[in-house]
Order: sequence, then C-alpha cells, then structure tokens
Amino acid sequence: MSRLLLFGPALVCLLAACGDDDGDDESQAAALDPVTEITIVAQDIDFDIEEFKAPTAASLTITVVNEDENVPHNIAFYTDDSADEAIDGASTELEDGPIVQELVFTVPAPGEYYYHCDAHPVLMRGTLIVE
Ligand SMILES: [Cu+2]
Repeated sequence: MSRLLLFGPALVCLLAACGDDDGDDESQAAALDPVTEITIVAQDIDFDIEEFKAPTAASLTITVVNEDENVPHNIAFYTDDSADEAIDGASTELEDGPIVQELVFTVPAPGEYYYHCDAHPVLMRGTLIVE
C-alpha cells in the first residue's frame, strides 16, 4: 500500500479527495499519508498543517504561503523540539507576507522531526514524521 502511494502526490490527493465530504479538510487528510509535496499556509500567526509524513530519502518540496501582511514567517526543520540542531538545508529565510516560499530538501532518516517559524516558535510549530 505504501509503495502505491510513492507513485506521486497527485494520487495521494485523489485518494484524499475521494474520502472527503468537505473540501476544506482535504489538505489535512492528505497530510496523513506520506507526501513529497505539501503546501503549508501561515495565517494569523499559525500553520494550517501541524503534522505530516514524508518518505525517507525522498526529495520533499514544501510551499509556504505566508498570508500575514507585514508579518515575517519562515519554516525551519530541527532534529527535535529543543530546536538546537537544524536539519541541513531545511529552512527558509524570514520574510514579510504576503509571500510564497518554496523549500526543497532531502527527507532525513526515519523518525520524528520538528519544524517551526523562527519568529513565532511557540505559536507556529509542527512535527514531520519520516517513514
Ligand atoms: Cu512566523
């Protein structure tokens, strides 16, 4: 089953959409399956996705949509929620919204990782589960 999902995000979206009554839940449902592309919206100093899965060693593309006018956001990945050790190449610069940022990096070894906005680490945070 997980092998099937590796065929691509389009299939994942298709499956998620099929199982949903409400289109608003689509992104959250898709986040439950491992993805190699994901869009995370930063709005009202909050990320809309606070947990998602990705397959180890894959190239992961994250689109960060900062909807907050004149408020700086970014996304930065760390080995754990102490945020002491950054994951190489897995962060964007803090930039005022509205702006769209794209981040591409290689998914690390299986495990749980942490991400946050460096400007709002308490309010904007999440977990990346690598399988
Ligand atoms: Cu922020």
